[in-house]
Amino acid sequence: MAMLNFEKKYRVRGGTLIGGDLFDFWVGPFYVGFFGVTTIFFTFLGTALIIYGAALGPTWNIWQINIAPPDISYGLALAPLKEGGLWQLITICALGAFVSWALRQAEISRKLGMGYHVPVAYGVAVFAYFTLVVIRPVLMGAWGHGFPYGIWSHLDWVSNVGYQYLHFHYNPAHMIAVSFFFLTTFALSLHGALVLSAVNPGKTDNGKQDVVKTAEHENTFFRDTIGYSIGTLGIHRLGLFLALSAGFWSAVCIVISGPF
Ligand code: UQ2
Repeated sequence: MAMLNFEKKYRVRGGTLIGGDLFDFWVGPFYVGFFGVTTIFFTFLGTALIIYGAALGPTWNIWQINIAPPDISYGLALAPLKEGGLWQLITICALGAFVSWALRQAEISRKLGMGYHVPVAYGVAVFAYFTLVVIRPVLMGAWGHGFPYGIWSHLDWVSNVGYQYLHFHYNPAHMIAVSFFFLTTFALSLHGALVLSAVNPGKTDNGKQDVVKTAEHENTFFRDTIGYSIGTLGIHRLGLFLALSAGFWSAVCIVISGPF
């Protein structure tokens, strides 16, 4: 496979941020690096703590398992393990794993001589989570304002918090975030459909398989339809902007619902 030649040339030393050559190796197809080790560490520890928390609880029903943050009365202090301390440790592990993953992406980007677009994009999703479980609880003075870790319980939390703080559907940041989520799916459906239509042209009138089309046809389709084509590079810039904006305005929505 062509990919193997590519890897021979690019599976080279260097680009690491921490650890030098020590962790600069692959396990099968996976690059490890210092942050691969820390990702595995936090992921396994965090998962073990979730399973321990579930074992303490009243149910093994996957939908009902819940690991709650501390009571509001603990403020910003550490809580006993069974009183929300587990939630605090799991949050530290989650952030450790997410940040490690982003830094591993950055090391791989450096190794390949690419830009940092992927870790920056992923970082916006991590920022949205960080806003929910750290920035907003700290602004409100208690870890108890974080959301509970459970399939059903986190849905209840979103519903309750949404109505407690003005009502999410009246929140302008929520409106902007939702609009960006819809625009993201709209842009990706336009892009996916346009590219597939150019690459799979079907048969011509005489029944022969038509030749694959390229960017000129894609541009012309949109110029004929709406008088404007954003271009093949532009659609990817737009897609990244729309998706990151969705995550960013979600974070704004939650941080103004409570502290302000
Ligand atoms: C485009 C283009 C692509 C595309 C798409 C467009 C050749 C293959 C989808 C059209 C996109 C436009 C006009 C922007 C729409 C705006 C929003 C906010 C959804 O021109 O270049 O490349 O995939």
